[in-house]
Amino acid sequence: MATEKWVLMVTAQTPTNIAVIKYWGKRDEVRILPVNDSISVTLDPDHLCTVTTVAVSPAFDRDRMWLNGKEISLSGSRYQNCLREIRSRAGDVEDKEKGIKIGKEDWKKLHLHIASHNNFPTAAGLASSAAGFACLVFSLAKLMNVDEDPSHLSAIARQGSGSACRSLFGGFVKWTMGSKEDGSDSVAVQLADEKHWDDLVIIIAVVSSRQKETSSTSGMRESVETSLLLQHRAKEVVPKRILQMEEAIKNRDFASFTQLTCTDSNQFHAVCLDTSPPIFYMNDTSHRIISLVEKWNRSEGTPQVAYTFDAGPNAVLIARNRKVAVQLLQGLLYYFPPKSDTDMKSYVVGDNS
Ligand code: 2P0
Repeated sequence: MATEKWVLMVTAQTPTNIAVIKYWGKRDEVRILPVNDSISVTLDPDHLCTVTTVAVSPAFDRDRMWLNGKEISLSGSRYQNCLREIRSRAGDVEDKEKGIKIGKEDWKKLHLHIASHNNFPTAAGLASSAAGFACLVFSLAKLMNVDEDPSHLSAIARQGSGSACRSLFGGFVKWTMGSKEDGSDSVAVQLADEKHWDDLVIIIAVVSSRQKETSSTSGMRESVETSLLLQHRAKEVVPKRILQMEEAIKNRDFASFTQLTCTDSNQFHAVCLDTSPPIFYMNDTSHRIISLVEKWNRSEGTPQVAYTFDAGPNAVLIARNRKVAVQLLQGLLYYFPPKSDTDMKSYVVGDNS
């Protein structure tokens, strides 16, 4: 390692992902191992994403991190687990232009500065932790020349936040729950790339950007402890649904895709209601959006839009094509006219045309 002062940095951008078959419940809270498989779609990287810059320098005296400009603590086990796992796989790095040479062993002594920024509301049910930890692990792996494929990296991102493992890939992604105690087979795999079904347009109707009252982590812990429906869902329902969803994605079968996506979202929220004390993530506006989409799909005779809601009231609406997306936006603006800047906003994502 050269003795002069230098800074080496890497910046990466990672999109968030939206589960169409939901992850809800852990069998191991420390390693973040789920009770069921899940499937998601990764959003277009230019829209809802995290941008993270990681820097290393002999001038840094400790690891530090800033999230949206504010310093946060890295002392929690999730950050520590990700940093430890990445450091243990670090390789040799050489930047000839700057005259920097870092050997594998040097990474144990060097400290990091991490600056991360979300371009969407943090912790409002838009999977900010998914994009955040995926981006952290990816950028650190690049900086430290970690020679691992995305699935192996996904097992590290998973230890930051479960859903993060799915953001290491584009397109449709499955997180296999795995069966090993050490979690080494609880990884994400790509089912289909982003070009496979590029007719789909995803619209996110931001019903509220307020921080949710029950975090996903504590919500799913309470569901595991108290909901019988969760046990039934994990053992009996999801395994079959995963196979059906894989088939629907493979065949670009929008009718099956919609039926599975909407049913799974509704069952996830039913599990939340079945939790003691019950957890309410959706609100009246969310329910009105569901009614609107259900009525529209029925009146057309064939599904036009799928809906899904994560741990918050915001609607993720997946239109079968661009024409339907335009009609959907018109419908949303008609039934939910924005009264002010803080009212419902929508993001249109995944529209590549
Ligand atoms: C999902 N959600 O599959 C589900 C659907 C929310 C509802 O993954 O404790 O932030 O960090 O593993 O990943 C949100 O949970 O929870 C989530 P942790 P995470 O996307």
